[in-house]
Amino acid sequence: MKKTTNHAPVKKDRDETGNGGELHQRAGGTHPQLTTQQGQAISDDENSLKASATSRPGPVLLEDFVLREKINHFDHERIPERIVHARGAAAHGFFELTESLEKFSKARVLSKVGERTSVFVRFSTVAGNAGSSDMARDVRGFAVKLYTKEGNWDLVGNNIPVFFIQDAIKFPDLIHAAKQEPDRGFPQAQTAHDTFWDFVSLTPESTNMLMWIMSDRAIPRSFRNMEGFGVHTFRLLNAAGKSTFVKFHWRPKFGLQSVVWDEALKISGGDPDYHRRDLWNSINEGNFPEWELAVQLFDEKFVEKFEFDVLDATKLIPEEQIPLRVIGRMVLDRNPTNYFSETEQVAFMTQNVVPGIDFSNDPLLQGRNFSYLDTQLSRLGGPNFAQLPINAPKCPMMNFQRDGHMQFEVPAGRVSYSPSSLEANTAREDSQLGFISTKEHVEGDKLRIRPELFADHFSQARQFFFSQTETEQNHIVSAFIFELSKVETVAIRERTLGQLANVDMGIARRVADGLGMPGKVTKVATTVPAREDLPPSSALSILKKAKKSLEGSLIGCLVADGSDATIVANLRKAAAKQGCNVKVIAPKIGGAKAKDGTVIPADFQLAGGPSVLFDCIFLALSGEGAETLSNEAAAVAFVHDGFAHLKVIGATAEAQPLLDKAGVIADEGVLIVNRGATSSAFLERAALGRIWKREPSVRTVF
Ligand code: HDE
Repeated sequence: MKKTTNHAPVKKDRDETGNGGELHQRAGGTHPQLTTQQGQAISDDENSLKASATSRPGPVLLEDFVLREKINHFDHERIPERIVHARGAAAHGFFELTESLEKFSKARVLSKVGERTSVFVRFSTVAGNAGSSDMARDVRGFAVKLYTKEGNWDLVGNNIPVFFIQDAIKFPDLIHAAKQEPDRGFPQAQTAHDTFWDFVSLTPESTNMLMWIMSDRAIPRSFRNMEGFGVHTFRLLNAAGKSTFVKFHWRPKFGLQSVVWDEALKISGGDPDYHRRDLWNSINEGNFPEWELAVQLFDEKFVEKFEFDVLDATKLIPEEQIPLRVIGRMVLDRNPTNYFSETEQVAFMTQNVVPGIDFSNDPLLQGRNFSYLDTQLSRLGGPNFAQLPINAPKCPMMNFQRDGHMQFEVPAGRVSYSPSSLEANTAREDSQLGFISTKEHVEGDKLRIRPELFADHFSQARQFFFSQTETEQNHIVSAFIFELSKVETVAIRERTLGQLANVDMGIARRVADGLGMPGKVTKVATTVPAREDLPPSSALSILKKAKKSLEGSLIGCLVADGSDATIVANLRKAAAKQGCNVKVIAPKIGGAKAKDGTVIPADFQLAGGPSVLFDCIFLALSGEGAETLSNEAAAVAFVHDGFAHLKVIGATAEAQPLLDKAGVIADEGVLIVNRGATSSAFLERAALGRIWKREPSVRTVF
């Protein structure tokens, strides 16, 4: 039987009609009766209706409405995937305000401290199609729908605070350049190809964003370990009509974390669902992802003195200039019930704001305010998508918009217009409660131009690079080398080097060196050279503000026959105290036979549990186990990759042959746990993060 939710104007569950009981009985008393969409009970769901089918089948009859309806519905199961952000995963939760912004905004969601507002949050990659890998190097979407008591507020942001372009009119070009090339239909979910670098190297305003997407921000460890940003400057409006500018930031409770590039490539093979599985599992395990909501508030005076234009989405406002003010927290505590109904059909729209929150004149934001409604109309098939349970506001809603495809409401009465006098209690507007735009004086010529302050494309890119630790700078350089090595047209590589030279000659030379193109760096002409006086901002680095904790992380523990079950049990206990989980990997999924004769249950079979899926690894092996696994390529790769990906490795002394075979060289991140000892030294070191010092010994750093 088709089950419906209680979200509102949907077809009544048949149980409520009184027919359900009878159908239920007809199905044998234990299962609901299978029916067609029209509610007719189905007698046979295995065989289509055929003419003269007694010995050999005759033709299938057109008359078989059960078959036709089923296939017909199936044929229409897909809706067009999102043109960008097609691959996503989402969860339900709540937002709770901890500090009132009543002075700045009349929005209830920003002024009632302690009030919880339901949210639905969808994370996504941008360029890949719906079936692509989670771990592509890409920006991540961070879209939050807040079902406030005053209507839906959608904060449709990203995990990077700046964007590629300054004006919405360039968006289709950017996306066409980034997605698969139109003649060949590849590469999938990657910017490492000619058309992308052709476009961005001809679009210097992209340079700041390029620094960010070549950084480890573009390969996050999980959605839980990402920041989120509203990107644009918005406005808040208080009860007296006074406006204040605002930027929104989400800061993860589990801290910022990323993977390393070689690991990202291997995760894409090992588990293309890595991020969505992590989100799903952590919520199921009660390890709820959580973020603080912080704001940067500023006024016209700051706008006047800021080096850049606050309406330019390729720039950010450093936290050192406008500090973050934490005003609330968001917790994701419930997985979707149905991926399609919720995650796929959710319609985020930047124009969804509530009274007290307003737009700025950022030309990118203004263009987005057109795009999102337009795209939902074609994606969801018509103007009634706001009636879908996931999109419907959770506050009273009433207007005279009527009819259209898939109208689920059954409005009563004669009045579907305003003003009207025929019926009492029809909806009316309210100038006090309703949405009011910021009063703003506008004058001047109508022109297609960019403001002068938008012209500095390199200063913040430079500031970003020099705000990073040496390790992070190395990763940015390597990412440019990787991406440009996939660009076939030499002139595009050279032009990109020329743009990088505008950021810093040193960076450009390092990339050129890694490409084997020394002497090919010629600055591209620019009207505004990079400022060298912007101070570094520690807040832009992942490592400078990394949390030294294992909370929410995963330890991969390799076992084999002969392993000591007590070591595994102790590791589990100690890890649990730190809020982290141990997953056991064994040669057989049925588990390993411990030396005391018990079975150590396995979560992964060796071939399906590569070390890239874990934050750190532990080899709980006996001498016999280590010898056997030394001849097992997957086990050697498990350890070798763990070492090469700079992970902390814990091991029993007996595991040494496997460490040797995998080329592990003892360092502060390789901890041998002696028999009977606890694994606390291993956990303590693992909590500090990866062994970045090891990096130059495992790969060439240009
Ligand atoms: Fe989007 N963007 N975008 N975007 N965007 C879409 O809407 C668009 C931009 C972002 O999980 C589309 O429903 C234009 C910036 C997220 O469902 C579409 C421009 C930022 C999501 C669209 C931008 C974003 C989208 C595609 C330039 C960060 C996924 C499907 C003016 C602040 C939401 C859809 C979800 C999705 C248009 C630029 C974030 C086509 C025209 C900047 C997180 O409407």
